[in-house]
Amino acid sequence: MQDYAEKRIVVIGAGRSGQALVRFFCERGAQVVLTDRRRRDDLAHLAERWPQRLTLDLGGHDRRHLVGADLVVLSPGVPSDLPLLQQVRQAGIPVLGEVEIASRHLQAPLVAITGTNGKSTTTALCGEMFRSGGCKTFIGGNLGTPLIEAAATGGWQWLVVELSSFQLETIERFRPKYAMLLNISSDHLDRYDDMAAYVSAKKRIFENQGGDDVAVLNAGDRQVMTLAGGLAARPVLFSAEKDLPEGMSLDAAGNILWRWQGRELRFDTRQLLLRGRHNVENVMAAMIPPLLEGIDPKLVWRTACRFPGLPHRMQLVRRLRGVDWIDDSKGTNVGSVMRSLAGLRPPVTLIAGGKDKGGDFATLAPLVRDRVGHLLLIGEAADRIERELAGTARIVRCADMAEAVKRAAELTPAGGTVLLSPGCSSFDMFSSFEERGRVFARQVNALPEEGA
Ligand code: UMA
Ligand code: ADP
Repeated sequence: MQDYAEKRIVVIGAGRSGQALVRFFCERGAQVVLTDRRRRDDLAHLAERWPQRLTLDLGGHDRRHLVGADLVVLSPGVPSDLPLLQQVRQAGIPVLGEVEIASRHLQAPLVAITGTNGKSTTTALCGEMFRSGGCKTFIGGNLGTPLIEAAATGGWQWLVVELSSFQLETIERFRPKYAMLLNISSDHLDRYDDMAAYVSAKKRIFENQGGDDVAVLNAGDRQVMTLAGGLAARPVLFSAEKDLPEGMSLDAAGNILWRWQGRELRFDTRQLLLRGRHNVENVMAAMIPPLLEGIDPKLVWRTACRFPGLPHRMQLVRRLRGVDWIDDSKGTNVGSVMRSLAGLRPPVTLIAGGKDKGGDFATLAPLVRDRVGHLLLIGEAADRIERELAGTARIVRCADMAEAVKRAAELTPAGGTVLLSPGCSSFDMFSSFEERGRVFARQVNALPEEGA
């Protein structure tokens, strides 16, 4: 369906994606029901803008709207196996995701980026590299701006889009020219029955690709490479661990080495502002599409070198009395906490916890024992983390972020680091990982210069 005039469309979830979908459909003359299980009080602007077109159904999802619809569109946070949707599907009503709808209205080629960690950094980098070559490039998706906003404005030459497993669950024909799978480790086990279900959602990024498309794969990640065999797209590999005859790898001196069709280019990683081997992987992956598309390698590399990193990813908030305070609020799974901790010298005071996503905190034990003096726990997952990491560091339970920051200031010696890297999502205490990071930074910046 491409013509929405007078079509009855139900949008489930009234967050960023849902609200952007409402604007998209109402502008095209549809009759839209926006439904949310919560009673949200931030929707008045939409209701006022489209009094004739928009109906709000809040505090639950009314079945009657759903079974009477021509199309149901899900926000990413809405599980695609919601029992309520069974009846809708049985009635033959299409149930699609925001990304699928958006992609049907977009003509420009897509770079789609998924993986457990590094998606946002790689997406932002890759998008900026296309922009450096003068291409009008949309950068968004799970990173923050829903893809449907790109469809609403149009005129793009490239679309560089971060995709979560949630968004990939509800695609149908979505076909990126470049599909990247950066890495796989355990995440979102609160939504999926097991790892296999999570991996099969991620894998869908490749399912509509053909022989002219490219799959960008991390050759150093065993799980990723087990998927590589059956792909229709042409694989292009990167690895910070393996020497590759073709693709992106590291040479003996630590330079990024791009080998392609008999040509070799080297890039000195000491010029990067980004720190850590994982970020070298992100840079390597990001460079592949713009280089293959003929963007000048000098411009591509200059963009990589100037990139300061995104907020809330290992961001230094303050250096106070010899202690570095680092906001890694986007460290929302065990794998990312591991990477972040591995890059720091002891003693680290680690603030962790939040909404439990079922990660295996016990795998952090050796690193915590080695680097962490005090482990300050907040949020719903605190009980489980305390059990799984008992005996590895001194554990302190804190009621909220303010208490955690206060205790961290008391307990961390000069020369140490306080790291907020929760290993959990934020939704038990905050509206987003950004808000969690901002609250942390506010509390840290309010600490007095001199000790009390
Ligand atoms: N809701 C329902 N019924 C349900 C479930 C949820 O009504 O059964 C409602 C909630 O009450 C809430 C609304 O849905 O009001 C929220 O929708 P949403 O969770 O899809 O959130 P959006 O604001 O639309 O943001 C989404 C992504 N959020 C999630 O996937 C959880 C954002 O990624 C993304 O930036 C945005 O679309 C634009 O594409 C955030 C995220 O946390 C950063 N992503 C996860 C991650 O990175 O780990 C996947
Ligand atoms: P995502 O969007 O997938 O959550 P981000 O780029 O926002 O990824 O980075 C989030 C955190 O994940 C970072 O603070 C870092 O700890 C970790 N991380 C980033 N890139 C990688 C990578 N390539 N491999 C493993 N961990 C990574």
